[in-house]
Amino acid sequence: MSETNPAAAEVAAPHRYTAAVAAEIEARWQDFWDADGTYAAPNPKGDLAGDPGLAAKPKKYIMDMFPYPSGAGLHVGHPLGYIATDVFARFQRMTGHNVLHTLGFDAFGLPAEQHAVQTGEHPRVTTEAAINNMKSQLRRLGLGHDKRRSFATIDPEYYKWTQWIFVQIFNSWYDDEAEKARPISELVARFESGERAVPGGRSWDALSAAERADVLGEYRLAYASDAPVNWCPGLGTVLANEEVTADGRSERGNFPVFKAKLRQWNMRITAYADRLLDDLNELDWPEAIKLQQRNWIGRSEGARVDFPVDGEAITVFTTRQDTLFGATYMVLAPEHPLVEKFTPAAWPEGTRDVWTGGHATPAEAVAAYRAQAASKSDVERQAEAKDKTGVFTGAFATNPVNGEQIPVFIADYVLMGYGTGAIMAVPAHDTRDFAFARAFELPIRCVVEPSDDRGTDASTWDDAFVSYDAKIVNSHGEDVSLDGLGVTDAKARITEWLQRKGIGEGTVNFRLRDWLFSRQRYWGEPFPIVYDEDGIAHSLPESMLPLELPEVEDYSPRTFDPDDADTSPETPLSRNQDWVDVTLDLGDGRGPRPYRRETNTMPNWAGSCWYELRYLDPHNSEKLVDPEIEQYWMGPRAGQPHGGVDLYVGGAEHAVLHLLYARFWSKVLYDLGHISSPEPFHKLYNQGMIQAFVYRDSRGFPVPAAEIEERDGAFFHNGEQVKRELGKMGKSLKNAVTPEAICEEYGADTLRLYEMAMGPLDVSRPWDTRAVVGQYRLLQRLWRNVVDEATGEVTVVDTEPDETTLRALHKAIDGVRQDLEGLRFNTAIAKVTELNNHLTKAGAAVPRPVAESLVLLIAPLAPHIAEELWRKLGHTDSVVHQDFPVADPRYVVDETVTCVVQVKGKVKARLEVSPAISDDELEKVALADEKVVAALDGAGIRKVIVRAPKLVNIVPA
Ligand code: ANZ
Repeated sequence: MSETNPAAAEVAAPHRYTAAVAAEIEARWQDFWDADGTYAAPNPKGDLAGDPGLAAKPKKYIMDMFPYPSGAGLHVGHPLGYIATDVFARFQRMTGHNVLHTLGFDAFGLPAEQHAVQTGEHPRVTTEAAINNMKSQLRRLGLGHDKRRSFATIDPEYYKWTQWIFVQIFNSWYDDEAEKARPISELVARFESGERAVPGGRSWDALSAAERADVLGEYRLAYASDAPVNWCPGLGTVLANEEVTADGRSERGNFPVFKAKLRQWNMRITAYADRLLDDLNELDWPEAIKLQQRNWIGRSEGARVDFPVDGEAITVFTTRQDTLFGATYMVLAPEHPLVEKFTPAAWPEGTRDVWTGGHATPAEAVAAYRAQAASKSDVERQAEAKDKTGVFTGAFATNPVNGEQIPVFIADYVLMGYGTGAIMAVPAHDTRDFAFARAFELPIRCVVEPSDDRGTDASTWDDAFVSYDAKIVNSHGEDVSLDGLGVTDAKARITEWLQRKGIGEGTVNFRLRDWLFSRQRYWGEPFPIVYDEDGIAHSLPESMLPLELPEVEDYSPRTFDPDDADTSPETPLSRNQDWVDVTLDLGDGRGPRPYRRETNTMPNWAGSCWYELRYLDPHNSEKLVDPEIEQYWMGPRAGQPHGGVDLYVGGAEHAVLHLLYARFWSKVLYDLGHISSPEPFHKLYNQGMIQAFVYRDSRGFPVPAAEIEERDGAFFHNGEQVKRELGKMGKSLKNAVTPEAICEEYGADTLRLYEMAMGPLDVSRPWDTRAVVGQYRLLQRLWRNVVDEATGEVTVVDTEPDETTLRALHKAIDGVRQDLEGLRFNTAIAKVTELNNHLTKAGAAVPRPVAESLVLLIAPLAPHIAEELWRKLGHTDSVVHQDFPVADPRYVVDETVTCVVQVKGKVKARLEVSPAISDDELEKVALADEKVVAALDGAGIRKVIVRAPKLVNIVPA
């Protein structure tokens, strides 16, 4: 039979597994699974309760990262992770678990809004169309999702609870003593009773409503503040740092961008910095991701030290208090609020020309430098390689350890948003300070002994000497000396001294900033916040949620004269007077009053911060999630305080923001008693990327990959030779392959197998359409081992398999089990292939137990063909809930080792035993051996020395 001529093959073998057969089988089983609710995971109670045997089954919660339904649809690179979790989930179902596996959609966001701005079509319409398209694309892959649990973040039924969580966060504060969030009402009660002093020293009763709101704003975990943002009047929107170019213009549209202070909502994630850091240790996550989170949180231990200036003090944050004697100047961030205070009318004596920037007075120099710094992003300001710029403020500060007068500069390499916005500069031991000191002719004093041969005269050095593991030198004052100490001891001693003198203290600083939570957009969750006539923010009561997005005419933000910095954003929601100005009774005893709604919307991250909780109980209208149901799926694991999703699979690009925000919300909800696990995701796994070849013509433009011809290792498009490189898959590179195309040519089972067989799941791999056929052939051979291609009859026989077949079978079972459990799908497929090839080569009809096991082995990977063959083999129930085969250990160990048995030091017998045999077992086998019994000749035994599996030494009595 010719495999190259499908038409001929169909005539000769009408029952061969072909793309047409696959298509028919797959559609049929997908319909069956939907109708049957095969993948429904029962809850212990509530709407989705079921399965009385639930208590006996351990749960497994397996989750993919939320997809954003792009209008462009999926290419074959997208479902890699979804197929992997599906295989794993199916395997877990077959090993006795109650498996929750579903998929929803993260559907608020910019692309749909931009589309709406351009076309006037409502973003809901475009988003829903994209969701439906994606659903049908995914359905074709046979993913075993519990569809009853799916939702989109744009569903009011869902975002009601996103808003509700915001209200909980708004109405709580972080109690540093208890190290947890508590309701803000408890803080108010403490202020009222006097148990806790009100900041500012007045009594709670004496404060006006607005003053109270201000005080509480300093504590709330969600709070509004005037944050410096990148305001772009030409676009009418605030931009993220990444959207602003190096010369301070908008990436999109090239308009000027101004630093403006705007009232914005923030989340006090910094309150959780320590817990977010500490709890990472307990999680089963890739080390690389943990490291990225640690760096992002950026915990630094150091000290705050006061440097007196004119009766005031500049407080610096340093991690190298051991180098205080080497501080030869200070630097403040240009925006530092104390700068004006110190700036004298004229340049003082001792001012060098290079310090003034060519300005006549310190005030002029400062003003000019500030304007220049304002146009730069923090990232640019911090760039290592950048020339150091700055100006002298005209002020001198006193170094508290030695009384030295040192000049105070402003320079943009010091950021206002970190530490205290002020540093002591130790040019000998800090690279940036060294460069600055060289440029500004400032003294460089060595206080940490160099371990190389440069010597301690820093004026001759080419760069700073940076070390945390060296001896301190040149560091003694009137009543403190660090000379001779190592860095750690010197830090401890000087910190203790500073504390005793009341001029400093040990402190911990974090790089993590509070999370800016407002967006001037339409297509996001409205804030459940209204302002009263005094401008005080109130949260809406639960009965008013969800607060639905109003219909608007115009989705775009208002734009202004691009150069007019004195404008401020006008959000799309703010133009909706009827919606914005409302009279409400908030149920707080104040009766109906006029309010103005908040018109920003939440950032795209909000909806994905807690979705793992809603899958558990998606239709609960009373609660975010029922506590019993949450406890069942997410509750703490044995021996650990946290529980969480058992497996969370997604791309490594979400290493920080999404995962950190989701962890933060979990901790708040946990502290407030709404959920039982302070961590959302116990095990995290990052799948690799499917890459694709990109073909470029002589001008460098991509040409359609599907039209390439290969000749002698070279590539041609329309006769022209083109270059091949490896890149991303996508429409713009003209190399996208759709899952539909592969399904049509081979079927979804082949596509699933191919994606899983391409390589280890966490490694990126190039797509190669020509290689897909390999997996198709595997399925054809599998089919042929069960079904007669000419008659369609099942060919298996009810005979016992021979020894070699039993060994091949049980080795495969053993290996595939371990591989599936360990997410090694590529090697699992290799083992199934080996077994299948063994049966093909044997050439005889396959014994039924072997055929059945083979079908069960492949069921998680290729569920449609498995379901079909399972029925053909005479079963009436679905393959999905069958038990996964268990290997018989007797057939798994194929080699034996030779064990030497000695009696009185002489070899009396040689035994063939399993390499895994235990000492006890081996002793028994040896003592029972005929030859050994003969050698002992009835003598008693004094001692048996066993070294399994190779040696037994018997000493007779
Ligand atoms: C003196 C010193 C001596 C420093 C030395 C370093 C080396 P991490 O570890 O990242 O927390 N620093 C403090 N606040 C700053 C700010 N707002 N902008 C720019 N730099 C700032 O870094 C802490 C160190 O960064 C601090 O320790 C301070 O310089 C600098 F041999 O103080 B150090």
